[in-house]
Amino acid sequence: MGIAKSIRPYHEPAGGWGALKAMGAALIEQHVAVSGMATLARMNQPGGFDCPGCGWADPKNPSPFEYCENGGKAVAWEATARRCTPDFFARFTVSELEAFTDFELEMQGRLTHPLRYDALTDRYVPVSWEDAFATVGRHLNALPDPDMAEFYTSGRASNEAAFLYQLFARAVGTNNFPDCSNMCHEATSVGLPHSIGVGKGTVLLEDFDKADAILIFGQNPGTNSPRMMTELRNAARRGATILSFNPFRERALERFQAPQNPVEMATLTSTPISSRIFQVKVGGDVAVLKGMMKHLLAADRAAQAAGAAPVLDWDFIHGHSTGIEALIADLDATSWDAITAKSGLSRADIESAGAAYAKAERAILVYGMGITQHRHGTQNVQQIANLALLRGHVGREGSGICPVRGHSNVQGDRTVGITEIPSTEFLDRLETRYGFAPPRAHGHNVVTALEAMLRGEVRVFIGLGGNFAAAIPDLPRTQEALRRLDLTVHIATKLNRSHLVHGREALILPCLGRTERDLQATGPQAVTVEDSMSMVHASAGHNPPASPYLKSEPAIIAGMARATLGNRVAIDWEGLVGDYARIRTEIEAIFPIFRGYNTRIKAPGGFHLTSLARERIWATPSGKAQFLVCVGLCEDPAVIDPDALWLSTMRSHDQYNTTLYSLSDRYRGVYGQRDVLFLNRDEIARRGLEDGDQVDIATLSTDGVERALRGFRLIAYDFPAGSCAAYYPETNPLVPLYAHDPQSFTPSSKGVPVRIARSTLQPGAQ
Ligand SMILES: Nc1nc2c(c(=O)[nH]1)N[C@H]1C(S)=C(S)[C@@H](COP(=O)(O)OP(=O)(O)OC[C@H]3O[C@@H](n4cnc5c(=O)[nH]c(N)nc54)[C@H](O)[C@@H]3O)O[C@H]1N2
Ligand SMILES: Nc1nc2c(c(=O)[nH]1)N[C@H]1C(S)=C(S)[C@@H](COP(=O)(O)OP(=O)(O)OC[C@H]3O[C@@H](n4cnc5c(=O)[nH]c(N)nc54)[C@H](O)[C@@H]3O)O[C@H]1N2
Ligand SMILES: [Mo]
Repeated sequence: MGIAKSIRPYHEPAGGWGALKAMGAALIEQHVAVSGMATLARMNQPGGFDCPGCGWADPKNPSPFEYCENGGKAVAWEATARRCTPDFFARFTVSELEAFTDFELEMQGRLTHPLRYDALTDRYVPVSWEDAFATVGRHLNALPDPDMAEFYTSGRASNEAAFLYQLFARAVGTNNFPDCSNMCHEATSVGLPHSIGVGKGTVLLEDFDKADAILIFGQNPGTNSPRMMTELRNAARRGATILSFNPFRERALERFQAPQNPVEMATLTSTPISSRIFQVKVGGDVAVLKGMMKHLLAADRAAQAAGAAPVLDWDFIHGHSTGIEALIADLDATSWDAITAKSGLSRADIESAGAAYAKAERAILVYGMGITQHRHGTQNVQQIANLALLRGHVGREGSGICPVRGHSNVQGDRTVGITEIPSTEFLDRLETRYGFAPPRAHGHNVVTALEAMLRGEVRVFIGLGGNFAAAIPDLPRTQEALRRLDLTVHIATKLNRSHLVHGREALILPCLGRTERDLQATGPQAVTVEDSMSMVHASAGHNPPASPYLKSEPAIIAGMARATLGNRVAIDWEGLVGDYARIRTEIEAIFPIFRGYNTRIKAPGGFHLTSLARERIWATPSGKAQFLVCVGLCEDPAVIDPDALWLSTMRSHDQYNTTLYSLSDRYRGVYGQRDVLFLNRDEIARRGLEDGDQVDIATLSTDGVERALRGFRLIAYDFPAGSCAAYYPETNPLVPLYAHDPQSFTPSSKGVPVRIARSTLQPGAQ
């Protein structure tokens, strides 16, 4: 942590010795160097545990080192030898803890005891599990309306925990399931079903071995899903074309040294990854996508006129899709001038991208947060689908759409019922099996839950993991709303900001992590998770629990459910928790796609959940894949300020969402600091500023509320004009709650209109 502030360009490839060194340092810092290596050896292996880091898929035949630098950090962080005990909470009042940085809070280590907030002393004090559960029951049962409770989920929860959680909340009587994915891939879940009938990706890991082209939009694999670098490296080495669309020239998109490859490591060589990186402006993706499609269309017309083979896959278009005429009309009506202005790329560049894509017989279109976290996130996703469909790249080997999910089980949580918009069929099944009437009205997502809190309509918040109070937009307003609640409950492994932004009463319920042994009545248990490629597999920890007082997530949920519902609902919560196979039997009974669940997870690598789109069966209203038009290029008419910059808030290489591993960002050359703003030299000069100056950043709000952050250091960077970037979560006060995608409600944390000015903070006052 004590690294001095500096900016030093990093000249090494991504991965390589730098990655091994950083992983080793993380293990040592958490005092788990030896046991940590033993733990890592079990990661992503048959019989071992699933990496608690990202949602990238595991290969069928894993190498003995199936982990990456950042997975290693995630494990070190969980398997840490540090403990955050009642003694610690006796030393500090909650008001004093508020002065700790987020990094310092989590550095206290694993939580060891259930705790309740004592208002008299302003401290967290130990509480028995039974009293904690009774408190939850008392509050939930006192609500005049069950919709005054919010049940938040963060995507690390297992299928078993998530299924019990939704059952509990629905038995209480609400569909209020704000979920981390509402801030993440919701544009995928909402957008893709209209295009291809499923809200998930259509590729498997083996498709990467066959693709001729891989296009990566707004995703930073070297940091956020480093195991994907294996696929990209292999693809690059066999000559596949890799095109990246990103405002940053992210290092791993440029070149990568495989830590698992002895030759590259010994000879200090690396593999170039992207054939080209197109530095699109922040928010310019619809423009690039339309430009590429425009090029495909022109090339197809030319080919047809010359009697040559068509460029578009007309067999697919005629046989499997609807809406092509409207798409063509829209592309013809969109001018190249508008496309180049909005994307910041030249026509020649976009045409070259289109041409490289047109050459590929098999292509995969990958995307991440740079696409979804926009006011037009759903439209971004659907234009990616259009580009794929024009060449018939869905339901073909070596081809497909690949949204890279974030949390390791965020996709699975959705599959097993964490949704505020449940289908009638699903609710009917719950009703038949459990004999209670589940609520039918739609519930809250993250944005509508926060709006309800701001209106004073919420009394209880329960968080299954995560760090809600730090991850949400529009701080500090939204945090103030959380403080007005009657009860906040957090099921967590480590102390974080959300535990300090508490209601009148508050509970911290410490749980087992992925790496730990989970012993229940019938013996040691495994949980299951679903990765980005819809593979479901088991995960079992082997480490001893961080404290004897911890409970597993399913056991905590069952405890709360029993204390709240008593005999009102005939569900044998204890029996289910005693044997997780019984929970899986329930999941299978409600969701037939899990047929044979307990048997199929025994296969190495688990099993694949059927994807209809992969079979070219289209579960859309028309029964076909649908080309969808987005009118215009997603300009924001409210932003007319000529000095406006589009701010993108993203992750450093050394953080896991709100958890910071350090204040540095090695690949981008930033050390010991995070209050920085990346901006190009011309934009800096145009404002009479210089590299290294301190600036204040203000959102161009349309609701009259002032949103500003002060004292950020400018870094002159190779970045597109009109755009700037800074780190999440520090910049969440700049993201307005109202600025979300109207279709998916995803906050636009990758596209905030801001102004900057020389800072009015005194130097050194920070
Ligand atoms: N180590 C580590 N792993 C993680 C996480 C972590 O924090 N740390 N988080 C997990 C989670 S929950 C998620 S969702 C994923 C997130 O993983 P990513 O999707 O990679 O998320 P970000 O780093 O926020 O941003 C992605 C990229 O989008 C680019 N970008 C920004 N704005 C735009 C734009 O307008 N257009 C385009 N084309 N690109 C843009 C940024 O430069 C950045 O390279 O990773 C998961 N894995
Ligand atoms: N401005 C801006 N805001 C964003 C984003 C952005 O790019 N920009 N990204 C958004 C995205 S993609 C996401 S997914 C959200 C993330 O939002 P969250 O998922 O809510 O946040 P995390 O930081 O992943 O949560 C970390 C906490 O989870 C707890 N935890 C860790 N492991 C476990 C476990 O095994 N069990 C339990 N019960 N708890 C555990 C620990 O206490 C830890 O402090 O943030 C979103 N917010
Ligand atoms: Mo995410």
